Amino acid sequence: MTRGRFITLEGVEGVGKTTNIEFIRELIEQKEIDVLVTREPGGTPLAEDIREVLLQIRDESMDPITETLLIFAARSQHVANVIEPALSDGRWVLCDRYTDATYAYQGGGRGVPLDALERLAELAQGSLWPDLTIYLDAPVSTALGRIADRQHDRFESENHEFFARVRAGYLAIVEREQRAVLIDATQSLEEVQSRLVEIMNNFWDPLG
Ligand code: T5A
Repeated sequence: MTRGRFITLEGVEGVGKTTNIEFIRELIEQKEIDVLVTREPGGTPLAEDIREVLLQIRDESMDPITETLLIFAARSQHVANVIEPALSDGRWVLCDRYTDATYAYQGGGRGVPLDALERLAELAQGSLWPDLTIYLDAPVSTALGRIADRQHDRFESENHEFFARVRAGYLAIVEREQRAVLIDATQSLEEVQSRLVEIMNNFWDPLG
């Protein structure tokens, strides 16, 4: 059984991850590949409960280390119960956010030290990193402008400076990681999706 491929979609809120994940799913299914679409934090009943805790606005502020541990707790559950079994069965996994989000939000945004994130990542996911990461990039004001009329969760209630640090964190990952590809998400949806077609064509060409 050939192991499945693991693809993640990243970016700050409002860049179009939710909008485009279905489009990518269709591209993969057109190749008659069985794909599981999932998200983080979440993806299992327990991890979805942890997500609720993370997104809920409450009077008590959440310590950045508490936030980081909750995110990795959800990830550990998701990897062990959903992602790894699917990949081992030969299914592809398409995930809305993964550990790059932790480096960008908890590392860049909250200032949690990189070596702590590396150790927790090793514990929660072992060596499981994506084969391909599609990063949708837009200036913070453009991305947040697209979700301005929504009710904001705990992360979305952060200020512009926080999201500027998150974006800088993502841009550093794209510089560093060969698996990460940037799409300019200020383009029209049609232009973003034609870039997605190109990226996916390049991805499966070497697979034959
Ligand atoms: N988190 C998560 C961490 O802090 N650390 C971690 O490790 C992880 C995994 C989860 C939160 O958890 C945090 C980060 C997040 O704050 P989430 O469920 O991933 O949140 O949700 P959000 O990122 O908040 O998702 P959003 O729905 O807000 O943003 P999307 O999915 O990027 O944007 P989308 O697709 O809903 O699009 C927003 C609007 O823009 C339009 C769409 O139609 C929609 O109206 N749009 C475009 N308009 C014009 N041109 C385009 N190209 C457009 N593309 C989309």
